[in-house]
Amino acid sequence: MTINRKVQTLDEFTLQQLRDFPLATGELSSLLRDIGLAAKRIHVEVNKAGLVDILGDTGSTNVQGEEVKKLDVFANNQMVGVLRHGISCAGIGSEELDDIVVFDDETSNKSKYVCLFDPLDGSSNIDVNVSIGTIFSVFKRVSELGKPAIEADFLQAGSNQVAAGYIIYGSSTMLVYATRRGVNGFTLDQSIGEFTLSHPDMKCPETGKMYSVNHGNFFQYEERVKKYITACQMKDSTNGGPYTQRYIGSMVSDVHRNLIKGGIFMYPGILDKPKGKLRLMYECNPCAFIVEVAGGKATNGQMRILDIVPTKLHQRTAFFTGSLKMMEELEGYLDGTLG
Ligand code: P6P
Repeated sequence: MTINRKVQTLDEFTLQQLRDFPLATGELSSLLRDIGLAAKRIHVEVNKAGLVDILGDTGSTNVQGEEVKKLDVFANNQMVGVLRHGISCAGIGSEELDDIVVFDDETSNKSKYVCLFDPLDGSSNIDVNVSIGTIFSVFKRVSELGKPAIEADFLQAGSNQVAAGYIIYGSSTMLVYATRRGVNGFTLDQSIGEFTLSHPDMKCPETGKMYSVNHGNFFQYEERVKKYITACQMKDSTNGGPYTQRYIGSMVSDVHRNLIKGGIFMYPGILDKPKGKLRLMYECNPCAFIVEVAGGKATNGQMRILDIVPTKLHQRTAFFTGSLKMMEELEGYLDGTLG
């Protein structure tokens, strides 16, 4: 078997980034490699979920009041474990945990970063074999190094993120992460058990022909959102031709598809969740960061997601993100200049 030395592994890629930035301490590279390790372990369980007793509910509910699937718990434990025992993370916030977890040991307290994550997004799809994902967000601490991390280290505006990414467990398992230098995608090569660079320097197409929204909530959306969605359906040859509707029910999958093919994803406010369903800190911020670095846009319908100053760890937000031109058209409907 010939070994393709041209393909960089995630570890080689992050080390190369380190060589390119001699002043870097390597902590961020180390943190990303830790997340890659957790992702490989989650991949193994996700891919055998149908075979062992890891499907189904734990019988408990999380802080969101949602049923916690056994894989959710496993994924959360993997993420907490690698970050707690690494050298780069002072603490974490997780969709599955009510409060932040400050690691508070000598090494962790000296670490520069904190990490927030949704360990397994789209978990309602686990039992029906639909793609699911892990989403993560990395902030540089604002508190004094050498002491335990504090809440202010976590509740930062998304524009302060130093890195963000997701792992999508689908037809293949991919890790996509962004720093300000760009977005890069790595596909898990199971023959060597490594994430290998498959999608260098990802760019979100400036426009697209797919819109992604839960039509079941249509009559709950505000009028201007409904006008835009209707416009997506009314496209004809004079304005770009009809759009296709795709909605997977796992945000990571919908965002990933739009990042590659172009498109727009929307989760507007609905009657019982007027501020939207999706969580700002560990779903919308990281996806917004990735999409913006790749050339797209992300708003809550009024303002840039990354400018929202958070007040609560689990706060929700309406979320619109995708190709630049499609987002600008949506904004035209939302501010009344179109439609
Ligand atoms: P709905 C999954 O539970 C999730 O948080 C996102 O991944 C997904 O986009 C959304 O909720 C789906 O929500 O209400 O359309 O089923």
